[in-house]
Amino acid sequence: MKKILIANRGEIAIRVMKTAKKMGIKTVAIYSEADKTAPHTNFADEAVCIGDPPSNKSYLLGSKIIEVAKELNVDAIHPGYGFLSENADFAKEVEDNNIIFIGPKSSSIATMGNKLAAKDAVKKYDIPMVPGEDKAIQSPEKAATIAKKIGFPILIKAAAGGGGKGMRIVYQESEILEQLKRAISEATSAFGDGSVFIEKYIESPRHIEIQVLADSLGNVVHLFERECSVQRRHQKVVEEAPSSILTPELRKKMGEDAIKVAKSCDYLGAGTVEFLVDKNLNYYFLEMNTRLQVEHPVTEFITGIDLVEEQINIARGEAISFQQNDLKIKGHALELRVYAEDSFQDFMPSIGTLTKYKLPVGNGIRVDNGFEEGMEVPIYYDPMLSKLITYGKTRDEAIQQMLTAIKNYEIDGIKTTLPFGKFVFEHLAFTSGNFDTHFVKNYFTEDTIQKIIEEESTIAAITALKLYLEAQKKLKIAQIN
Ligand code: MV4
Repeated sequence: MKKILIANRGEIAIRVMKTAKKMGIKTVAIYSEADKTAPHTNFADEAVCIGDPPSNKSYLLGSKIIEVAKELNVDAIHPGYGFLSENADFAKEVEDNNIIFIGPKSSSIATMGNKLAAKDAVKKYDIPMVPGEDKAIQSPEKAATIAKKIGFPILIKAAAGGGGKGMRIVYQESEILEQLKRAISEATSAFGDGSVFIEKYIESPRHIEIQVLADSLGNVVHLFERECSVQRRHQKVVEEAPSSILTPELRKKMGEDAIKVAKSCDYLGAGTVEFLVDKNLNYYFLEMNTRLQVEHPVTEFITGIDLVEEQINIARGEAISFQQNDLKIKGHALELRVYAEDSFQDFMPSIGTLTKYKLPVGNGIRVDNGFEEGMEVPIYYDPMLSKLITYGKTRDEAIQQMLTAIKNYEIDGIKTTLPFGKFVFEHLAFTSGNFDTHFVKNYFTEDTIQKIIEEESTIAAITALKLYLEAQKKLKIAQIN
């Protein structure tokens, strides 16, 4: 493999290129008209413009990207995350054009992309699943029968969904008809597939996922868990590895089950198996993400493994570079996603120019970044600026590193989620490890936000006064002289 095309943009495109360069592999970037001078475009050995700014006119044009790959004699395509990364048709088209897709087979993507097909595939492997009915539901009568069997509340989910889209909670029988109708119509318009199914609603779960790797020689390993319970509107904001609630026994069991999930769909490459964990530490398989995830760096910190390097090796037909028993968790890592959003205004997108953009540096601090000073944040794409990842020997040390690194970020021109990160990493619920997926809803309340804003303006006022008094003092000394 001499040359790979990265079918993505921003920090993840750069992340993949860094490892490719390290391995002596040439890189090709694709970019849209909005990204002519973007860092990922400049970072690659070659770069090709593939269309207009909107994703569906550029980064989502699978056939066009494959054309470019063929013209430039590319050996493999890395899809990153988002865009075409979990598009089974794209993976198939890449395969059919005799280009290596750095990811799983299109058939595995298709199986795991449909939640009902995924449940069906893992059924034979004796993996804990949320109580429910693993078939598409059409009638409210059928839904009521299932609900009575498993007990309210229930959750109606779209088979083609994932990431929380098209989910409806139902608390009592009288709401079934309405919510079923809504779920089917949402699923139809969002995915072009109205199949929905029913699960018991797990009320305050933690989101814990296991990183797996599978090679073409039949080896499948897991690289422990990441916890991603701090989310808002199904958007992860903080992730960590390891989770503070897993025991070594539970970790081993979930790891083994994640490996079974990977085997159930004949997996290849890097993937993530998502579980919900309830208050009593029961865990349930939810879904499998068939891509490299945003939060993969926390796993890299605690294992010392370069996941992109493993992906590339596996795609070349080589074995995973280590065995399960070689792996040990070392230390603790945290990730904060730095979005161009105003945390204090309901996480509204914050648009503008990065008039100042300085990143923290230091031992145990990693910033995966896709922006630079002077750049505008394009409105066309995901508003994530960078990922701040910190490492410590202990969880507390990683948290302290976070707080220092957040302070050392210097961003002007737009609002970011850095102040929200500070809130999380200082919060007792987070520092004690006693939190769940409702963290944001439970603690980041209007009152709390008001208090933070008031405190900040007080500090700003005091700072201004101090500067003013110092300036006055200097002025007087100058007058005396
Ligand atoms: C659930 C659930 C409770 N019970 N399934 C949200 C995204 C998708 N991957 C699955 N999700 C959930 N499925 C059952 N049976 C709660 C969620 C959920 C959630 C999961 C992980 C992290 C954050 C979440 C926020 C709201 C709901």
